[in-house]
Amino acid sequence: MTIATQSPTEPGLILALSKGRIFEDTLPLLEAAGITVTENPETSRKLILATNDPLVRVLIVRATDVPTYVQYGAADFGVAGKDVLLEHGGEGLYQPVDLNIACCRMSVAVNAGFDYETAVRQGARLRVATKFVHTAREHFASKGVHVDLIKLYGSMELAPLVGLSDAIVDVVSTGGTLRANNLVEVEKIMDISSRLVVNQAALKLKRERLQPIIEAFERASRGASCINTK
Ligand code: PRT
Ligand code: MG
Repeated sequence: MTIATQSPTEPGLILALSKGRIFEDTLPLLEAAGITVTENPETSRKLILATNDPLVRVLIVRATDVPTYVQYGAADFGVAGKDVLLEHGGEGLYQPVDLNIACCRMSVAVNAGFDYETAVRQGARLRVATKFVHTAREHFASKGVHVDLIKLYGSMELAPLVGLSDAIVDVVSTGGTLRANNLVEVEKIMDISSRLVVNQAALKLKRERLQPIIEAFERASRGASCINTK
């Protein structure tokens, strides 16, 4: 295991990705840069995957951990959702390309019977459950709505159903999960897509290797658009 000794001065490149939609949507961008991942994270238990380029390896980490690995230089670059980057803060990260992948939106949702508009108009204090406390706090503060935020780590949709909260702030793509749980989207906070993130020191020290990959990602994602999913 050489990861612990990885530093931005080493010649190889390490890319941090999460399994699932981000991995799947990043594969064609890697192909455009001439990089093929030779192992499948869905079937392999390995957390460090090889590619056709012996100098490029892929770390499989939780989506919310991608910015942290890149910030500290354990990975040179990665792909992370805007939702995740806003919570992380983006410190130490260069974000050169909006890849227009893993498109979704950050929204407020409530139980179908809850009159959100009236509650807001009347200045009610709302209990809001979310994984995205930073984004939620900013959103409600900008509207002048008083909220008590309850931090959850997943399955936010459950909170209003069992009376834990009046509302949730979560990412929505098809809306199927909200509908299945009798929740209604009442406000879109922002559109979300995933971005390429690069360690700032690696960008300087490994520019020769990183720059062509950044440019290939930029070219390959140029035609992509999140518009139809908004
Ligand atoms: O799943 P895990 O807890 O490990 O972490 P994660 O949910 O942060 O990771 P992952 O891989 O599911 O998502 C990675 C990124 O994909 C997120 O940071 C978003 O930027 C983006 N993305 C795009 C989504 C969705 N679409 C999405 N639909 N992330 C999560 N979802 C969830 C949503 O919260 C809902 O609970 O999927 C569920 C189904 O959504 P509907 O609307 O299609 O029913
Ligand atoms: Mg998920």
